Amino acid sequence: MSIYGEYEGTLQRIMEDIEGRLFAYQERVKSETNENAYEYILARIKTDESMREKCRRKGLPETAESALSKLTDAIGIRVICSFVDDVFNIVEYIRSFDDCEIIEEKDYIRHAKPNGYRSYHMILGVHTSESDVMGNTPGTFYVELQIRTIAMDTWAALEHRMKYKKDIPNQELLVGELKRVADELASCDLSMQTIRELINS
Ligand code: 0O2
Repeated sequence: MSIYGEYEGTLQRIMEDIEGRLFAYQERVKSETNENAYEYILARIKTDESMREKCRRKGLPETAESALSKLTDAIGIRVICSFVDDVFNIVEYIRSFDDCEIIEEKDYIRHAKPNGYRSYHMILGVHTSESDVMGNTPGTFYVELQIRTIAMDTWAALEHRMKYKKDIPNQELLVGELKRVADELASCDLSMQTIRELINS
């Protein structure tokens, strides 16, 4: 039995609903500007195994209640953009959803993490006519959004891989190098944004 129990179907519907809104936004921006609002979206429901592992790591019982009310990333959507401005435009678009509450926002673009990680994080509380795990109808389900550029995403993927390779020699040197690369990529993102503005002016 999945940790999500009877809520699996609702999670799937909510994920597809938010994805659908982002697809519609892409079509609108494309028709208005002839440019992409973003390059692609990755959406997933955290696997049963990863969610159980996260519950154990956080000292929570492995229950639907922990997964859907104590943790907020059962539904995860990543939006990958070419340009930094596109990231902030999508953030504004998401803020306009009137059936969603913004539970948390973390701007790791203006305030990068010390290791160099950059991304814009939002946790949405989506209000739905379906019941939630706490017995509320209408219910609230969480969606974690990560919005970032291609450069930020490439860096995060590499750094994520390193976290699981604990036996790498010269860890400290590599951490420093990764931070340096993150800063260089951020500088490239800014230059790309400027070039785009010059082309469009
Ligand atoms: P996974 O396996 O990607 O799902 P948390 O308790 O970790 O959920 P936190 O740390 O307060 O809460 O949230 P934050 O900082 O918003 O991070 C949530 C997610 O962002 C992480 O999920 C990662 O996917 C990503 N992330 C945050 N910091 C880093 C980083 O330094 N490097 C990389 N590569 N990704 C990062 P999980 O649950 O940690 O992992």
